[in-house]
Amino acid sequence: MLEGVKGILRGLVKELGTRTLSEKEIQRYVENFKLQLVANDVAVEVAEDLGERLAAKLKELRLKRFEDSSAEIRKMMTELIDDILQEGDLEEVLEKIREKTSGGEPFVILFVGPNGSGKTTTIVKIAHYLKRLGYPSIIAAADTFRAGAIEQIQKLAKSVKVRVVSQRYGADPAAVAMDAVMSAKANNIPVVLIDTAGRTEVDRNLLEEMRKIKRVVNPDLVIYVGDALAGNSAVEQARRFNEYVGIDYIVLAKLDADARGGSAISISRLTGKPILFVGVGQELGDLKPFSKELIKSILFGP
Ligand SMILES: Nc1nc2c(ncn2[C@@H]2O[C@H](COP(=O)(O)OP(=O)(O)OP(=O)(O)O)[C@@H](O)[C@H]2O)c(=O)[nH]1
Ligand SMILES: [Mg+2]
Repeated sequence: MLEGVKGILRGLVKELGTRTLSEKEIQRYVENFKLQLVANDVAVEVAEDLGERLAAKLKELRLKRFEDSSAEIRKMMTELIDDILQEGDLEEVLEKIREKTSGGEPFVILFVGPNGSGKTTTIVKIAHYLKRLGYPSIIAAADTFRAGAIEQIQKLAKSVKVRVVSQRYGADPAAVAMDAVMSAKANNIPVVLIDTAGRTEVDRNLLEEMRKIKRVVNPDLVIYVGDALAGNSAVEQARRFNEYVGIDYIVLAKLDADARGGSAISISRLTGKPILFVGVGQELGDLKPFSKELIKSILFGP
């Protein structure tokens, strides 16, 4: 992941450790840095932004003439990542769950995203994760659109012993979601996870449907599940969902299968929303809380 970017950063650290770079050399490094970011699926506007920040920092560094520039440049790159990446605060989410449930109400999370991004798998992983922390959940099978969707979530949920509320195919997804909320309330289940449909094309109908569910259910959180493999189109889709439906957090699925890794950087930057988890495989335990450290270790190596 981000191999080329890593190479450029290593080159910079090495050179700056021994001498001061000229303006022209800085410019060359910055141009290459931007090209490598784009080649690694970072959106062009984000690469431009990062390039400008790097140039500004390098100029500053050049003027300061540090004794040990390599440590300094690492620090600088760390700041760069800290500035642009947002990491979701899981503890804060858990606190919100506790707050809501102490008032006798279930905490409701709506999951949205394009077709095949990993929503259903992620929901079951999150149900498993929350259960281990002592927060049982109930799942609403509100994807009444895709053939097999209800059986898929029922089967997966069975493996984590989480109940699914479902109706027939073609039923109103908002009604299924409401049913699940009522059931959670009646049975004192603290969390409701709502699975929704994707579409091959992220069209107005899909966005309208998500908006309706949101309006009816009034969830405490909306989580967008994006596919890391979709690169720039995942970023565009996330932007559309955010503009049209409104999202609070991002989960980036399939990071294990993503050779380039740039989508995490662009998706967080361009939506302005924090990444809460990343999906790193198809098994239940393949969910990691997202941290900036993860991206830093990808960029700078061990
Ligand atoms: N390697 C890998 N595969 C994943 C991950 N998350 C999901 N998948 C796979 O991606 C495929 C689609 O996952 P689903 O969870 O069904 O996606 P979805 O968004 O619910 O799809 P629709 O309901 O059709 O919109 C499945 O084969 C999953 O096993 C992940 O983190 N890593
Ligand atoms: Mg699904």
